Amino acid sequence: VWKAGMRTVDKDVSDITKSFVNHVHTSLARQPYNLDGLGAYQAAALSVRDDLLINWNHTQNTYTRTAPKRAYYLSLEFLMGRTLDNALLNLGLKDKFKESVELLGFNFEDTLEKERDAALGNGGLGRLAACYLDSCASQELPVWGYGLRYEYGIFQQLISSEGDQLEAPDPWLANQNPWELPRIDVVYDVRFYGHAERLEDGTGRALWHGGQEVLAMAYDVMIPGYGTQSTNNLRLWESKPKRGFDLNSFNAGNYEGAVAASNSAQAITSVLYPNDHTSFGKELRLKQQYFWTAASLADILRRFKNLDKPMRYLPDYVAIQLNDTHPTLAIPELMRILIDEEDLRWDDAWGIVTNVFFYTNHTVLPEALEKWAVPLMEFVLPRHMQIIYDINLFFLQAVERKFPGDRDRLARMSLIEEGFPKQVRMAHLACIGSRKVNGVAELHSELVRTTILKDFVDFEGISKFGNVTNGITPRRWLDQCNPELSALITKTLKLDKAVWLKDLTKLEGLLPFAENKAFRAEWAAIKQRNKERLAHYVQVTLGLIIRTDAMFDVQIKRIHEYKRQTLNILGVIHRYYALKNMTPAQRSKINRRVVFFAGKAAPAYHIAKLTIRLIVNVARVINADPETKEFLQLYFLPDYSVSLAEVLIPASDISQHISTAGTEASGTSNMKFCLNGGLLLGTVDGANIEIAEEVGEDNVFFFGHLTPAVEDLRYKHLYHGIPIDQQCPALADVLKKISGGAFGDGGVYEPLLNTIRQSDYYLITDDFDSYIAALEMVDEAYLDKEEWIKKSIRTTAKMGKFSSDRAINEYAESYWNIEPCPVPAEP
Ligand code: 26Y
Repeated sequence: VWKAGMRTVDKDVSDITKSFVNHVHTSLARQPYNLDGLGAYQAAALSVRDDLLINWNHTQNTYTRTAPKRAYYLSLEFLMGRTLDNALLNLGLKDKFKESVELLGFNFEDTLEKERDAALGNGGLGRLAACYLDSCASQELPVWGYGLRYEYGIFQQLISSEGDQLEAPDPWLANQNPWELPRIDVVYDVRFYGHAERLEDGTGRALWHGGQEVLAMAYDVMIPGYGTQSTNNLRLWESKPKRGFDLNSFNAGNYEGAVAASNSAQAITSVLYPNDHTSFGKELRLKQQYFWTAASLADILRRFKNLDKPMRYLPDYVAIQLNDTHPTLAIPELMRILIDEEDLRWDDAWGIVTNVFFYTNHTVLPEALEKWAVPLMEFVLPRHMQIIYDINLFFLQAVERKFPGDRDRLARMSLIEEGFPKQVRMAHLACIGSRKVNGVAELHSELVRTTILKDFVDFEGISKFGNVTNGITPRRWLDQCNPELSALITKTLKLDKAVWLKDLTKLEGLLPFAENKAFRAEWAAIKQRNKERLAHYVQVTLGLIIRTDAMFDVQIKRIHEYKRQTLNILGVIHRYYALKNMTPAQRSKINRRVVFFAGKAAPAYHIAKLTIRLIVNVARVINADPETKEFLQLYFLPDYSVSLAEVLIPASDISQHISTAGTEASGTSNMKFCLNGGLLLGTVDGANIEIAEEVGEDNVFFFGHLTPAVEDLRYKHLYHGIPIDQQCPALADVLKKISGGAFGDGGVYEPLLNTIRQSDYYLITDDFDSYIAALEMVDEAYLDKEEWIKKSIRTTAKMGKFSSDRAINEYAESYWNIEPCPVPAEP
């Protein structure tokens, strides 16, 4: 159990200044007196990096010396955001650094903002991985992350004057990255294509040869724990040509061919795939997945082999968490190594594999469940395809023994889906190859058990299928992004900040203060200043003036039909016309509202892009209407990022989490808003449900149909469709305004409107009236300011459950079976 009292780096301001100036001279080769802001950031970062490195070294030495069981978190995405501020907070050096940097003549906040986000992820799944790394280090758990070092992260989003999303590359490494250590000595060969020949010697072994060989080189990123010396590692792989270029082609006079081979190797880690929730089956993506899992496993096994233990002990020393199905190839890859290289028998190898891996599912949407075409897999990974067929054979034989003659069941459960082409179902492979499987919120885990993996529960027993409700790190998502609120909480709880930040249930101590008028005033004043900070940010970056004497209503997440940004924008339009139909006297009683959207659409997702276009064009009309603009403003903030979220979330009064029931596995921004005293407007979905359980139903605004009703409603749309004007006249009016051209050429929006008029798969029509009613309840509640602030305080006070420390401790205890491995004070 972690004890109070920070273990921080012991340094004073003059030490920091010396180190800063030293880096200006010897690392940047510049002079302190004509240093620009970027230089100041770089010198500060290099100086903090020195401290991190010392802790990192001690931590890794401790792990090597004590050889604890370790866990590895395999994720194709790590959405880290900025590092400097977080590192300073975790080291306990922030105040001293600020003083030092300002003595040198730089503004501290401006210096922090020079850092580019590390945006190696799409959304929730990638940000969850980043929060979990923070918690593992803070809990002193021996956990490493493994991912890819993409040269380009998630694209930069630009919005054209018509409101179209344009994508530009994100060259995040352009200014050098002080937070990574290139490891030129940590390299592995990775093979693709070629031939797999089974040996006819009765061992089941095969030889895999020929094809393309590329090099994986490691870059290490230090992950400091909060208030501990523990500094874990995130190892990211870069692909490189094995030889500068292919000498044979070169000697044959084929210079272009020689360079092409080298480019093809480098291409593997060049860019993050920007689609979430829709799998396209691209060869390069398959190569990314194998490249990363093969290098990571080779590295994990090399470390295990240093212990000099037989392979059968692997599960006593290693747990590997699969972040969704993206790293599932690790399962056949470990089988390949154990059988072809380590000479183990099939059953022994399978016994090891199924005790090492753990699989987290993050979605039940069918289009997001990965499948790989068998012919592609045979071509790129011929040996793995053989192994998958063998796994399938033994597996289906076992199913047949338990459920004799049930052909439908065999077809449903097979790793191979019949069709043209046949496809490998990665979720099935991840499930049967793992020790345990979990979903990310109670409702979602139940849906996993009763829908997509139901047959597997029947076959393997329910105890393999658990739940770990997601969490967020309160370090970044409260202390760092909302320093004033954090300070008020510390003062009020009369606890060391480090205590409540590591035991977030301590926030309950705020509850009685909801009754204290002076405290409420302080609470509200901080929210107000956070709104002004956001308004300032928008003014500086976009040149827009936002009023801050209004309710701030925020929906920020990937743009997707299931998340229903459409429902929100249709609600805004409805409100706009309601306002226009009022007399000035009626309007003056209305709650002022500023609505914010932000989020990226997958580049090929046309309906999502049309949603952005609609939002931008509605904003153009509404914000320019003199009759209503005092009461309703609308903004689409471009290029959503972790850093933008850190400004938006503390400023929100109400945030929207309005997915069709049963579609949002968990959501994690819902937790971030509530932790910062924003109230939640949402559907009965994902972690919204557990948030309401904690904070009380009277402190959230729920609406819409429940999960069990969804299937029937969809069926009704298809076979007993009622025209929208009959089912929901209010919605029909809104759609008519859009198609009639109220927000620019109505025809443009037809494909989007048709999704609602036709199958309405996400139930906009069914939920519209109750959504509008919920918005009205929000307005009414907000008019009673004191009561609203009470709700806000009570919400924050009851968010303790959603710390990622709680989630990580559940993984450590009930899944990985690992324990803290503290770094001794004087190693
Ligand atoms: C297969 C490929 C196209 C793909 C790539 C990325 C599929 C899915 C994803 C990302 C999924 C994702 O971000 N899921 C989110 O995970 C969060 C953390 O568990 C959840 O809170 C959130 O509800 C879920 O949508």
